[in-house]
Amino acid sequence: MRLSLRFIVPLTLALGVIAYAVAPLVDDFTLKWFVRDLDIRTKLISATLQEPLADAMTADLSPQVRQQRIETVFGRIIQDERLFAIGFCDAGGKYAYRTVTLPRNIACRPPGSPAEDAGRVHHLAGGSLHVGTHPVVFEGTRMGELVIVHDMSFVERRSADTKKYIVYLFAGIGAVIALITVVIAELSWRGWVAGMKALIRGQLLAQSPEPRAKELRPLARDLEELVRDLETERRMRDESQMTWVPETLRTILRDDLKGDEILIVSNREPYIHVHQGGRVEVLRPASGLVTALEPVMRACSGTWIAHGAGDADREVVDANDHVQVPPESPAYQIRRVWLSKEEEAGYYYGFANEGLWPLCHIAHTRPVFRAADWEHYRTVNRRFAETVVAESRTPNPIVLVQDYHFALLPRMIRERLPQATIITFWHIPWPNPEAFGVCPWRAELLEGMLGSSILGFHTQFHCNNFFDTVDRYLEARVDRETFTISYGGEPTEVHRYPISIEWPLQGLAAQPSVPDCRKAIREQLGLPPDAKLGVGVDRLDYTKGILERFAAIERFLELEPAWVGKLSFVQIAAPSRSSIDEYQSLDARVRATAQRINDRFGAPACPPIILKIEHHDAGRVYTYYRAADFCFVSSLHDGMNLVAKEFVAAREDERGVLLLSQFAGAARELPEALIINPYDTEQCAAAVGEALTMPPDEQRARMRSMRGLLQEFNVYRWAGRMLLDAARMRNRRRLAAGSRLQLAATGGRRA
Ligand code: ADQ
Repeated sequence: MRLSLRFIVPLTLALGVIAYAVAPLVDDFTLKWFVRDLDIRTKLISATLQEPLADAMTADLSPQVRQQRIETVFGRIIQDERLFAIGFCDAGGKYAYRTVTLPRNIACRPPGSPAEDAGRVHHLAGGSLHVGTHPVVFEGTRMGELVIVHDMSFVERRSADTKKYIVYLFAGIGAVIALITVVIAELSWRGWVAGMKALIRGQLLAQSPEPRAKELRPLARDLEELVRDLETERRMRDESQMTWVPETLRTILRDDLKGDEILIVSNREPYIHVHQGGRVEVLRPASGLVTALEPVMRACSGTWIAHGAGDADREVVDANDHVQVPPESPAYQIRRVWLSKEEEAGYYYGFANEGLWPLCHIAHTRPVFRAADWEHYRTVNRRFAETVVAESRTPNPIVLVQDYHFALLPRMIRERLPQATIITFWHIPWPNPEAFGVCPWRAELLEGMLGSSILGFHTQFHCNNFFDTVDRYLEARVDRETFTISYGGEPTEVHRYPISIEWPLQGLAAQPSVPDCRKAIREQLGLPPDAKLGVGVDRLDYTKGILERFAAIERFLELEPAWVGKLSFVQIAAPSRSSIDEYQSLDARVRATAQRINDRFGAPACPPIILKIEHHDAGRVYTYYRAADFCFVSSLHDGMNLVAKEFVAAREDERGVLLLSQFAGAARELPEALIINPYDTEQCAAAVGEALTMPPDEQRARMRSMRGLLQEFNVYRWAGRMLLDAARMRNRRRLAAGSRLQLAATGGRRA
């Protein structure tokens, strides 16, 4: 609009000025035109007067009567408003008769003057007069000549009117021309801009079906980079200004996702119903995943789809297998999926935990692949896909798929809900292509995962391994600059989303002070009050490096025998996947190793290893973290490892030392820990010594730095960043769809 005004007004003014410049020419032209008109009129009047004049002059009348009669005729004629005066000049060149209106300064022409074809224009003070002369002839004798004077003020009036109309006309033409030009320019501009936008989208959305305007191509790359930089900058700025709390997630859901439908799929349920003491109890498994995703679910009243594994799960669901949770104030629902014992054995224990788990963790445990397990894995993934479709109320929900139990699920959902935004998070590491390549169904797994809109890993290293693997085994387009893989259909963005813990840890509010925790735990373990205590908290899993940890403690006591009887290491190990041979064997080896070490250093008051193979509730685990002098995380390979982060979060006193494996994703974020290689027993033993003797100031400095990071990069940020990326992606697709509709409506025309 502003552009139009800026163009129309000056053009109209310019044409107005031109019209003014042209006006004098118009004046001249109209004057000539009217003078010619008056000449003709003069001739006509004089022809009309010839006869009555001759009659009056030749009649036998007294001079006074003659004069009176002639002047009466003249007077009658000048009634015409344009005729100003009439006079009759005799043969001697003097006025014989005249109307009183005839100005004195219009004299008769000298006798014998030649006849005039055209009149003369006299400019007087009051205006202009047209003076025409015409001879009066009677029977061949020239008796004199008539002087006919016309008032030319009407000519001036008309001329002024004409000038005015011409100016209006020019201004009007100017406005019309400007308007047409503006409309055409505007349409071309829009077309160009639409072309530009489509071009940017065409670049960013690799699969854009829109043709790209040829003339815009040279700009494509620069623009694309600019848009990406701006987006990254905005995202970083926004994120750096955000405080990540559950409310932040609710705000994202409301403002960025505008209340879109959200479904979560995980193997494990956030609430399990079990029989305990003759009653049905609800258990809430301690899991970072539930902590992060529950606020999302509460805020959007979504549906969480999971395997109903509790022995009382079937008793509490409704006819559609739904149960409202949390039990104390229902805010969302769990949809339980039932699996037979065979299916659970094949899909969960078999393919997922004997196949994929050792495949993705480089812990030198051989993966086992059985065709029957693979079949169950496919069947169960298919059943979850059908459940997602059945549960979704809209054609384009956001589906958050959790972990390696569902590698095939994203593609299966994509086939049924092509408009869904599918975010898959892979909680375990992704190995290099050679390691992954041993899987007989490697291509099917990759194809399944590439049904995701966004695929997340904990570290960039895992993302890069995934890119390399796809590059090696699929005919896909891998763009590491835009972190995108295109493999038929929608492209998949691959990003790093390091998982974390809630901040502050909710369970800490109910915890006694750190000195009280130290005292209580030492008493419960029967240790001297001043005994040094190390802690390890893990699922009993061969990837966690529990035996390597024990070996380090043993080596330390071997090297530093003065510590025997003064140091205990308590290992809290939750039984896990105990129906799998490998885990049973690990359980036996862990027990035997602990026994052997204790026997070797035999110090009953303060045994080197205290083994607690049982599940503890979260509060109890935090008490151990607070009671310990150091926490030992020695994973042989770990996606992230939340124990390391929980230990740091639990230490409000800013004391305690974290020993952290370089092969855990957490090591990338917590370099202030003592970073160790669990395969290097000597180094680990030295690290134990360093932890026991680290000055309090150094402990505090390291802790403070790690706690600062965890506060900022907490689990709400992990979930929020994925949701923000989903919102950005959905918004971009909406815009792209809008512009495609527009193109279709205009018959696909482009500027
Ligand atoms: P996990 O392999 O289970 O998770 P981890 O990240 O350490 O490993 O989480 C374990 C959780 O279980 C912690 O919250 C811990 O407190 C709790 N826990 C451990 N032993 C316990 C016990 N004996 N009693 C009670 N609670 C116990 C997978 C990946 C990790 C990744 C997470 C999250 O293997 O690398 O960090 O998912 O993505």
